[in-house]
Amino acid sequence: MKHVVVGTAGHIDHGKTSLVKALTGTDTDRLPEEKARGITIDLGFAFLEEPGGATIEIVDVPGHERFVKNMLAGVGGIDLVMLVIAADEGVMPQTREHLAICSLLRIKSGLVALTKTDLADPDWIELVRDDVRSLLAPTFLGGCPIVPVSVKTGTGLEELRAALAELARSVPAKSTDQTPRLPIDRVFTVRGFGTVVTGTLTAGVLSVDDRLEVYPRGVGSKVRGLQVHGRAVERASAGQRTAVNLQAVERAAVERGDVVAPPGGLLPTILADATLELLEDAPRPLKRRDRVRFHVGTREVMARVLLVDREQLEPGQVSYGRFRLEAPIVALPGDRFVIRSYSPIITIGGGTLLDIAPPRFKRKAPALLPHLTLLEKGDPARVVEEHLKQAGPAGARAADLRARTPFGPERLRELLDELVKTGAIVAVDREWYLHREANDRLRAQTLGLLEAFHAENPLRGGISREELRSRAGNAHERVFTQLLTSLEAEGVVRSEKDQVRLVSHIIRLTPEQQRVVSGLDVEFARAGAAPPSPEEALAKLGVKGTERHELFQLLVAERRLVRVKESLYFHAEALGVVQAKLVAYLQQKKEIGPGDMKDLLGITRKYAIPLMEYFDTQRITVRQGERRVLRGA
Ligand SMILES: Nc1nc2c(ncn2[C@@H]2O[C@H](COP(=O)(O)OP(=O)(O)O)[C@@H](O)[C@H]2O)c(=O)[nH]1
Ligand SMILES: [Mg+2]
Repeated sequence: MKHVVVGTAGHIDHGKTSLVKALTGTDTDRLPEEKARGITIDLGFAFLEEPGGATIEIVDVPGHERFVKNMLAGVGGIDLVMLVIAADEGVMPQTREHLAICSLLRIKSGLVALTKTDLADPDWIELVRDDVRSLLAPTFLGGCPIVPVSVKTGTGLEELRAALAELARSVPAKSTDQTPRLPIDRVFTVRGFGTVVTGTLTAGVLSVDDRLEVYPRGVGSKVRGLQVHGRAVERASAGQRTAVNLQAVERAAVERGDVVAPPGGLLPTILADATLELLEDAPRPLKRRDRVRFHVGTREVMARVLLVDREQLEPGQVSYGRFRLEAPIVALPGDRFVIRSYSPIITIGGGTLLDIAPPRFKRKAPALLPHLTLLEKGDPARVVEEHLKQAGPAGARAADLRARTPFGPERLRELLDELVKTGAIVAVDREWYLHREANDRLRAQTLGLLEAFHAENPLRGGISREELRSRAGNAHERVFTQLLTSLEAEGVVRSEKDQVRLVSHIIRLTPEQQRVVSGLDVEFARAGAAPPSPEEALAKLGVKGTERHELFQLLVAERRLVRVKESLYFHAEALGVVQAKLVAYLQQKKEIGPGDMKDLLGITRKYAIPLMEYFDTQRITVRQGERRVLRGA
């Protein structure tokens, strides 16, 4: 079943609300103040059911210039516009402003209802019709149907209904491969149900029980119930005006302008890069740092404009702009926005969002212009690649890319697969990607670091993995793991325990170094359970040094020598013998004290106590007072 949203537009008192009522039977002026003053202040909603099963939903907007802000919140999600122009008055300021807004928001098509024809004579109506035609000619409504109507006499209502139905048929079906999102245009409470928000579901599908988040506040919730024009439904899909009953959300925690979408699906931002066009009839040029009202979705925020390639933008010109927003917006690249001047409050321009998480370019950096041009005009794969290029060595998750590109999840997956296939990007895993250049840079840097390390430490087997990672620009853990895994698979690098080395690195000793290493080995092996200190052992071989001496450490790294405590090392074989004796003793005697230990091994306290502590830490023994027993015995 097809759903099409039609928005009214046009100057105040031209008969929009009366026309919606005549078409649908619904009086959309529901606020008491609207009733009292006879004007529309806020958005109103009504719907028309077509015999063919299609539903046309109508958003009735206020025409008063003071309420254009509300009008903007209503027309964001519409498919068609019904521009209402009173035959007796003709084109008026908000006729033009609303038309400009619809053009800026890239509404695709619509029609004109020439209302109040009972108040004008046929010649005059023809004049107005010609005037309207020429006004519309250069716009998206050029050549659209212009239907004369009167709600007083009922003339033209059937023709208008038929023309709307005809246009509705031509509205293309919406893609459901998009993160669902609903920019909120109304919030209210329903007794017994709690908070309800409404809006036009811009994309995707929402179902009862779906988990949601209210952006940008980060309030978590769930779809407790859904309604589509007054009826409870299990799911709502893109293009439908939808009411969502939010579970466990206070009325005060949500307002117009917020967006509901799945948790983690969107990225609030206070900085956005965009195309920017200034309307032909804007009263003055837009200058850098001008303060404007920025409208996107149903949100209005204040913003400063920064121009990318010029000091000021003349009326009718198109360029790129960066917006510093005074409160976060929640939108996707590809979304259209409108800007209005701070004072007087009139619509002056708009554009398309290109980047909602701009890289840290200086605004004047020469690289920014080609970057934005690519985001605007590049083909989708290049756009995704560009984002990854900007992400640098950290890479980006598919979920982040989804919130930063105009592509739906399936489309994005295809694009990522294609880029991996062509080698432009590297998959860290199925959820995480890195640009090829960043990958190559990290690879070269890591290999360079390993080479330098080996050159400086020829006698060390390798560098600690953590130290290497932190020196390699503190590469992300998963990115680094993937790099080491592929270097290992290529046979370039070897990791052992937490040490990494180049496969090509071989420890080469001079004959003199070899003499010392062998000498230490023999010395400690012979000393058994009563070894010398490192200094003594080295001195005996004619070398001055402590346990930190590189030749001494070589034996430690090779696990020939085992550190029992500071400056106390045992030969691995000697320690094995000690352990065997100790275990045999304990199996027989059940427990051992320091004195027994001294006797068992023929050593002094100096060795006995550290050894007993060592076997505790090795989980061979357990301490009980001054005595030890076998662990688990
Ligand atoms: N004579 C006549 N009056 C109309 C017609 N349509 C609306 N009006 C009157 O015009 C005034 C403004 O109408 P309204 O629908 O509130 O205009 P809106 O501000 O565009 O929504 C009201 O007093 C209506 O009764 C029409 O076709 N003929
Ligand atoms: Mg009205």
